[in-house]
Amino acid sequence: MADSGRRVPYSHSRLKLEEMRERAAAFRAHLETRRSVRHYSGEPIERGVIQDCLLTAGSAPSGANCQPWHFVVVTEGAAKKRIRAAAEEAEYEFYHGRAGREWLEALAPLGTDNHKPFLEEAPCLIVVFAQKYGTSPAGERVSHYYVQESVGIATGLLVAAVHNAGLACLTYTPSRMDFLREMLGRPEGERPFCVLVVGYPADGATVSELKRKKLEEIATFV
Ligand code: IYR
Repeated sequence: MADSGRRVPYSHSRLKLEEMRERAAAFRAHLETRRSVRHYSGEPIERGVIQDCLLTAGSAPSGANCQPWHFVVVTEGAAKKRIRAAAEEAEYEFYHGRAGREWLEALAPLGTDNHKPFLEEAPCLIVVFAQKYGTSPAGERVSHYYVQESVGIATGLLVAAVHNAGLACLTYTPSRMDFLREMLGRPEGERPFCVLVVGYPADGATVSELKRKKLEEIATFV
């Protein structure tokens, strides 16, 4: 168990109001510049930076503090090639039938299709796995709670950490991702959650024009 039950003091430095305002606004402004990038240069990323980003993700809150996630960092060319081939096969089926008209219409502004060159071009793919259950030191199954929610939060922190480090990323969910578990040698109780493609944007990379919803549209104060 990650949580021993022992209690320790907690304090979090209290900011002066002005600094609080500045930091909240600066963080917002910085994260607002994040975009999902689909064109990468092959320039490698320092491993220590990725490790720090993963530890940020691992600081996410989780149901009963089970921390039900595992991250596989893929940088090897041959492994990226295999992932691309399997993903493109799944996407071919998706774009040629399984998606249906309404879904394809919703995706049209993104300009996506079954080709996923970024899976080979980007220097780093972080495959996020969700652990449906854990294993105790004695080898017994341990229930995990709110797994999807927990892993979603961890992935959000990972996206923010990668952006904060000055790198670009894409949360990519292959239309079928079951192949990732066996391909990456992960155990039966894990399910792939998403692939975070990480790297530097390619020279001349573009993103689709996008409008974010206004505060009034996304929030209500009662
Ligand atoms: N997985 C496909 C389709 C796709 C689905 C959604 I929802 C997106 O936001 C983007 C793409 C693909 O990646 O092309």
